[in-house]
Amino acid sequence: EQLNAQEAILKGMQDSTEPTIFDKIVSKEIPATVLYEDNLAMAFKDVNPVAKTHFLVIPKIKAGLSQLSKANEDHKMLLGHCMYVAQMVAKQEKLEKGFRVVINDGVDGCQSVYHLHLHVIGGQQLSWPPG
Ligand code: IU
Repeated sequence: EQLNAQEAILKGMQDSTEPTIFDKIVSKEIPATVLYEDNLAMAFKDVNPVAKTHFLVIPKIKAGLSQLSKANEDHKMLLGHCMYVAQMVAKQEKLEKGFRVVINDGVDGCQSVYHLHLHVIGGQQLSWPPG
């Protein structure tokens, strides 16, 4: 019921941003190794993994969220859902010893695809801090 409420919110959100490669992954025009999918979000393996396990979680409807810094009040539920999916798929992928969730935002954050996505990396000991 909560998801239906959220879909109603998303339906009213115009997406003024350009389609990206991730839209084609959502529509299955471009193949990806999908680990999880529901009405709102999709998790798939990153094609260029930076760790033993590296997958991305994206909202299926971009809803104006080309990057995290475009978020507004209406995006709160969608952002929370993506975060929830991240830990759920991390469990599915057996990242029992921990993992890292990263969102790159904008030029300084090294964002390359302007469709909001959470990186989930793990499956090995990671180092800190990142550059
Ligand atoms: P970034 O945070 O925008 O830099 O991350 C984009 C990620 O999307 C990056 O890790 C790429 O390897 C990944 N990716 C992908 O998984 N499949 C693709 O077709 C493309 C990029 I293009």
